[in-house]
Amino acid sequence: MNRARALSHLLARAPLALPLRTLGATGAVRGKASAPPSPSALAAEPFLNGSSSNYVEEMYNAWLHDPKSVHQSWDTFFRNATAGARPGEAYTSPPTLAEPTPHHVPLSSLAPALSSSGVAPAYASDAPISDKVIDDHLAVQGIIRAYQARGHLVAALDPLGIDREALSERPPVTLPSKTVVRNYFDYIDPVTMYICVTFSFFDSAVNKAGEDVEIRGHSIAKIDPLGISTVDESQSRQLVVRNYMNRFNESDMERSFKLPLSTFVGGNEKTLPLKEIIKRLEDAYCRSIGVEFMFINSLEQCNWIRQKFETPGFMHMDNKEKRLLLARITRSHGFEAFLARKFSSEKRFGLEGCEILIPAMKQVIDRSTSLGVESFVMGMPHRGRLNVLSNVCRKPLEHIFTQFAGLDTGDEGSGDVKYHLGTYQERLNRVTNKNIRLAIVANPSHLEAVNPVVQGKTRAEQFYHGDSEGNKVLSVLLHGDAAFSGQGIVYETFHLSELPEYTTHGTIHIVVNNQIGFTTDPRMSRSSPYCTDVARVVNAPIFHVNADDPEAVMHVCNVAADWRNTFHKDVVIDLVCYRRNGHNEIDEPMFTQPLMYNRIRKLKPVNELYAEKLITEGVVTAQEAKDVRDKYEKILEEAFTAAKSETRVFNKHWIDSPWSGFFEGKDPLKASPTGVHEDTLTHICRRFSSAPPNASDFEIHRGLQRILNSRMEMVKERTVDWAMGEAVAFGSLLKEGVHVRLSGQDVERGTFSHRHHVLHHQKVDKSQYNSLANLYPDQAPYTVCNSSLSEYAVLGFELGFSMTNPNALVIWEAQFGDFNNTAQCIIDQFISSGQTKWIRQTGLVMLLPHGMEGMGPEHSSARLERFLQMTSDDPDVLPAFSSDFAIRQLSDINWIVANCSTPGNLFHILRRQIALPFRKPLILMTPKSLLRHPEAKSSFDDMVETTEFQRVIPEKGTAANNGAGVKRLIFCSGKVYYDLTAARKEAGLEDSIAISRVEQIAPFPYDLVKQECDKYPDAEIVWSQEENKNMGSWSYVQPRVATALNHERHILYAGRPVSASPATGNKKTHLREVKQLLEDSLAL
Ligand SMILES: Cc1ncc(C[n+]2csc(CCOP(=O)(O)OP(=O)(O)O)c2C)c(N)n1
Ligand SMILES: [Mg+2]
Repeated sequence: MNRARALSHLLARAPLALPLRTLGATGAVRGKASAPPSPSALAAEPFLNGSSSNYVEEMYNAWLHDPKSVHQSWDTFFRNATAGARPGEAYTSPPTLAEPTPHHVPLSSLAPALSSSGVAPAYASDAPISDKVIDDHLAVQGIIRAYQARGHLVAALDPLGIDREALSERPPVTLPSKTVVRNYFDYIDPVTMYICVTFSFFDSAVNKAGEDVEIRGHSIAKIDPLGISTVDESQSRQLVVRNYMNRFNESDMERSFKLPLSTFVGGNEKTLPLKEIIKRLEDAYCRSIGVEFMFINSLEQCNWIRQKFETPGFMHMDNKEKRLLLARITRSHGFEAFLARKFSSEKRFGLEGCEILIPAMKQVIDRSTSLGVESFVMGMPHRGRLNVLSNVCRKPLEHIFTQFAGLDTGDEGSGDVKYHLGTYQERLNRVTNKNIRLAIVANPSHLEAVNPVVQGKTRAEQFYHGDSEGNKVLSVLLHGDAAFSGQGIVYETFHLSELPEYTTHGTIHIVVNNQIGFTTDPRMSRSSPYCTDVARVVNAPIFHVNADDPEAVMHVCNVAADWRNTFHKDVVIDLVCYRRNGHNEIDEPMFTQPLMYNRIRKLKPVNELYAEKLITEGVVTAQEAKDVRDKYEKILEEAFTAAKSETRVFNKHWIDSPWSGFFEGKDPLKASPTGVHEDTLTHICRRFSSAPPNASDFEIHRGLQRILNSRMEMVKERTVDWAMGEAVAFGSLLKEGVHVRLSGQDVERGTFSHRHHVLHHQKVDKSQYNSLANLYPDQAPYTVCNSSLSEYAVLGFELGFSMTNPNALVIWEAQFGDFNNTAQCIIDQFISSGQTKWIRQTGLVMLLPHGMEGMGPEHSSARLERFLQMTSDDPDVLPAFSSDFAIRQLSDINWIVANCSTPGNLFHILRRQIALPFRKPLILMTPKSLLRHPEAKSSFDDMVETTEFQRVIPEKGTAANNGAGVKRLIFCSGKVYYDLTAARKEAGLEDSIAISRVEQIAPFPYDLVKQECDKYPDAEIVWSQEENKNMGSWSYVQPRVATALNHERHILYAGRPVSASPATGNKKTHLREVKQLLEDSLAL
């Protein structure tokens, strides 16, 4: 072949991009072309314009001269072309200069598969890439991704197998006929068989079943122990791979495919036959574990999870671990069986059907402990609680058994039912040989309500231990399936999980998903596919796992602990299980779930299943398995006998947040003074009124500068307004080493723009200054944080925070007081009754903006009446007057309710929270217009060392000097005082009408009220309030004044009439009402 013909022949074989990719990279010698290429060959190769064909010619000449003188790709090309490769197939791309990736596979190694005959041609090792190769690889990648994203839909998660189809009630499904189902893969195991079924063959009934399956969540299990599935396995698999498999035939299963970087199924292999790829994906995603994680936005996190579930052999356990697991399952089962035997008619909300919960929790604890966690704060519902207390926390069995015995209590408190009680235990973790602390927070029946409380408590523990990344303290939350999807507080709590001042750096959630809630099954109780879908909002991975596969459960527990340790983010373990008995032990489940329970009855408990497995594997003998059972049985019997000799139960045994050292050595009825030295007041107020120390670099808003200036004016006048009274209370506590935490919506600025604790640089983002955090070099930290827009979760969180450290002032502020009712459960179930039920104290403060300002029905009332109605003081019993009357009352009551009218009193009542030798919740109505009212100011004189909180502020004007001549004594509370005094002045009644303020409404200041009344013996006594008659303080005050005055004098009402709505929305009506109530109050 002459050169010209040879070249033209070569050019016909060159691929489109050949010369351009190698231009300039070859260093090839340019020479003169000996002959021009043929026009027809050039026309066949569009890339060959004049200059490139010249260039090819140069390459060819150089190659003829010395093959090594041209780039390797040219060399290959010319070799293939001269060997007779067909046009377009002679080219192979040049080797990359980049480092090979872990998954790098030379394309040439995949070439045999390119031959349609299956026989590789002579040049096949350097064969070019065809569209088919690319498409096949893309399809394999699609399959891999499909498994990662949707493998959980077909995982064998449900020990009952009922999640796949609604027992008998769904219409029978028409299966695709054999003729339409391609059976290319009949030789493959049934697990992978499904992939040849195409969606398009499904008739509508099947599609409907598919939808239902999808809607119902984890779809069709591979192995149905009950044989109740009415949908073919292969159909359900379409949910996963969709139509990626359509392009492959039987022989393709043996073809090797390059594994993309997005999978770890290969282990050390870079390529695998398709059949093996699918098998390994099945192992990873479609056995007993269903992993949901592909919605996570972080590639690093997705890869981390893939690695944990795809790496071959990922679930390996050694024999020692297996034996430990069997022992733990045996104890979990044995505990319930023992209680069932001894207390057959008692409710205990047993764990039967999810005995794996105990080993699961223990595994999470073991693994986390080995990673450095020292303290576990846990919240859980009723199901299995006693078992957890005993077998996870190691609460003495005697304490648990005595709860069944109906004994008297030996200490304070009304107690609670046994499956709500909390506990706190310190113990040695035997697996890691480390000391750990375990707390289960007491909770009410209200499912999930404890979640934010646990988070707050956890956060506080982390905060006070300087555990800024959550390495030492971990929260674990347990959930029931129905409650997890049904209760909004779950969502609200999830939204705290990543907020800087609320995060606990990752919570491990465990769902006891027994596929039923009381008598209702998931079809009727949720609209999401899984009960865990709520967790997706925070990108938490979700591990669904068949609770009857103990080793799979252990694996997900390890992964969850590792995840939390690595990423400090929430994670969910969904234990798909069943409930062997009714909702409780005396419920009959067959009334409502007959088919489900017929199947349940046929199931062996997991302890038997696992013992059999280990016996088969030769890990234990039958005798050893029995010995484990007998040993635990003996422990239970001994504790049961010991418990019989107990005569009382003690609530203190169940306290979840002990404050060791706080009560000891204190006079329980002596508070420290709340007044402070004037220098302290001056210093704090000055700092609070100043721009940042680097003021010249820190540009603050001009309006704020004006506020600071006016604050500084007040300091000069030795006065404080509301914001400064609050600030000086906080500042003086911080000085004394008391951490102050103020949390709620927009609290940093304050809803009413009065507080401004955080100054923002007007030009630099995130440049902020907080003067109260910079008062003294050795002060306690000050936390002020805008919260998420949640009341329920944030109030619960702050309650939890307050439970950890009694020497902290923890405050939650509502945007407007009325919003507290969305947190009603926390108020009713925890705050008002927590001490009585669980002997757990809290000094939590609730600041509730309250008052009728003509702003309409929704922003006027914090529902003061409700808080008063829930106080525990008896309206008909006058406590004995004594020198410690006030503090004794505080000690006895469940909470304090106050409505202060001066910043000085606000200062004292906040400080008193810490000065008391015990802790009580404080419900404080706070003002709106008083924040800027010129008269609502206090002098330093009201806050210096000799002063204290005034429960009642008596009349101090001219009427006070004219006791006998006073015709009317008005008691009031809060802002209405200022309206009353103005109206009294205008009416010229200052001599004849006395006005006294009840600042602390509950506990009722009987002594001071009586004292006031005695001062004005002939006066009519009136309670004046701006709230409607059926609201506000009236119904609380009336009987108590009567009791204080021994029913010899009576108190009249002056205020708005009863109403269904807390306030009018009409401004004019509002003003008319105010006028009327003032006239009524002052009418002599
Ligand atoms: C907020 C709330 N609403 C209703 C109930 C009454 N209740 C107690 S248990 C239960 C069913 C809970 O189902 P699930 O969460 O699945 O837990 P399981 O009992 O199945 O373990 C219900 C409705 C409750 N305790 N709390
Ligand atoms: Mg349930």
